[in-house]
Amino acid sequence: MTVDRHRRRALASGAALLAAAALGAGVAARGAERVIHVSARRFAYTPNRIELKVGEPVVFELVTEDIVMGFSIPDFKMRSDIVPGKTMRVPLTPDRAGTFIFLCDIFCGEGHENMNGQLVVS
Ligand SMILES: [Cu+2]
Repeated sequence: MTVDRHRRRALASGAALLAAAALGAGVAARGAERVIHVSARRFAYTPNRIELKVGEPVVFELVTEDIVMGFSIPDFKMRSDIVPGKTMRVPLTPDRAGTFIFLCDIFCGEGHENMNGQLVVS
């Protein structure tokens, strides 16, 4: 009787552990990429300097505070529109180190040509 109860409890906690492990694995898989939040507005990005590691997968989450903007990293052939009211998700795994430019590639007004930032990969 007593043994039975113990065994049942052991089984129950074992099942709970398995469930927790499965849940943990799921979270780890989903959270594999670091998320880099970038907010754009006329005529700047916040942040305007982003540090990444070679080979580390990240996902840019891009929003605009005013009008349609672009987000382009020509050296990595990566770009996206940034549409008001939406969060654009763009993956990147930098394959080499260096300092690169990211910039707006959709004309957005007088300060457009200077709308850029630095991507530092080490
Ligand atoms: Cu622009």
